[in-house]
Amino acid sequence: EGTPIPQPPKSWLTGNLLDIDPDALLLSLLRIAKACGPTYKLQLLDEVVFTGDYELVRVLCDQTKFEKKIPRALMEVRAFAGDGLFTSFGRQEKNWNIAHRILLPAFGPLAIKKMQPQMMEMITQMLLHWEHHAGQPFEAAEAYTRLTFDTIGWCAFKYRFNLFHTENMHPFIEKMSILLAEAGNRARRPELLKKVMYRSEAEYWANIKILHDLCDEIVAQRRKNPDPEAKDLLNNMIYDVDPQTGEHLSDENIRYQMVTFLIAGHETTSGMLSFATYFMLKHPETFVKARKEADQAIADAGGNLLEIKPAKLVYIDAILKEALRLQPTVAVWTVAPTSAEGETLPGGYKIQPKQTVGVILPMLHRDPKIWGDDAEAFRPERWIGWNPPTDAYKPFGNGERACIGRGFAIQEALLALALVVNRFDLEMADPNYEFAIKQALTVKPKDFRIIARPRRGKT
Ligand code: MNH
Repeated sequence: EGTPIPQPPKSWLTGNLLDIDPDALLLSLLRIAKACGPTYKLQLLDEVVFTGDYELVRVLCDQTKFEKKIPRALMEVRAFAGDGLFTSFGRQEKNWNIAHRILLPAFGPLAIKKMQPQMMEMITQMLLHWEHHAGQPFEAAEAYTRLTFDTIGWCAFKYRFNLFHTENMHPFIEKMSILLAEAGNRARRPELLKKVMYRSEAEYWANIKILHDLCDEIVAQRRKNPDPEAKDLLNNMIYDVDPQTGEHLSDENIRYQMVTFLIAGHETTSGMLSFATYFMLKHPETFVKARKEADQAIADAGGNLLEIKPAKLVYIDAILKEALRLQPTVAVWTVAPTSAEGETLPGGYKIQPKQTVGVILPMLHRDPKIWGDDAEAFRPERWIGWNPPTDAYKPFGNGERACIGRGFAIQEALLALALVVNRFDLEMADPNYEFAIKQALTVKPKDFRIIARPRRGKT
């Protein structure tokens, strides 16, 4: 029934599994689209439909017809992020409803604005670190990950990872990246195989315990030494009550939200900053414009960094938007039909009940029908005084399951980029750097190294 959905030829044993390079999922999906068109299905462990077609995505964004689906890899992340917002099943899970209502205002514009001093403290640490390493090449994504991880720890729980004071990453972060990589591997491993891989199984759960223990310890400390002045998310999670049920979050759920913020809050934002930096260096005229805007915003604040108005950084905001358009750091998100009958998409494609549909953002974000003939070009100017049509730009997901940390991420990145272009002359460590992406749960530029030097000229 319905129009057959295009599919690359499959093997009777492995289906389309071999069409996917697990280390380069996104590139595989884009390559298949070249052969099959913007909508196709793959026989992986389950049959999954993918699309980057705007007409179809519009229907996928209709929350009465489709809802977020937790695909296999995210189910594995659920082993450590539990029923935290990102890996929860949404409305049908009581804790999602309570946490959503408590945390939405905690991530709201007013609350985020109050975090500017904490954010600026971490940005200042980064600037000092870069000054200290002036002239020495460093990897952009790693440098920005130090910033974003420190920032989420400091703003959300008043915990210092101190990543600018140490050469190595904090053990928590090492464990977390191992876990995220392992979650991906496990998603492709049949249950039986998991059971016989005792060692990796034991290590997996031991690493999870390290993550949970640190979070539990932070909560226990706060309960023992209340800090009403902290004005962080931890206080919201411990003390705020759900206006609808009058309930608090449980300690277990608080731990899962903490793990969630740390996972969701660092790679995505650091990837965005890395791509934005890459594009600015590739298109120096955008760097010049960004610097001019940053200089003005800092001058308007009388040089007081705590008074900089992020809302004035419209061009830098356009740079971030354009970076997330071309290189969305969460490249694919997934939905499934809400109804027991399934759903039919434009083109007559029948989606089975509970079947996963993945939205391939880099395709959606480059459709010439929406973005014009220069869809492939990095052109922040397109965002000035213009907004794309509904559902044509979805780097933060959709509807009530969209990113709760969007305002947080954008404010942090705006301030960070403004200070970077204001203080430093940047160059690529390798002038012939060939752009490539690296993919885990999120996407970032691969081996992209830069050199920072204290700014010399006025422009
Ligand atoms: Mn974030 C959901 C992208 C920064 C916390 N985020 C999502 C989704 C996308 C996304 C896409 C929806 C995923 C899905 O449908 O399965 N997030 C981003 C990007 C950035 C980002 C591109 C930065 C750039 N996110 C952040 C930050 C935090 C955060 C920072 C926290 C501090 N995100 C979340 C949470 C959810 C989410 C929590 C899940 C919300 C929910 O389902 O209720």
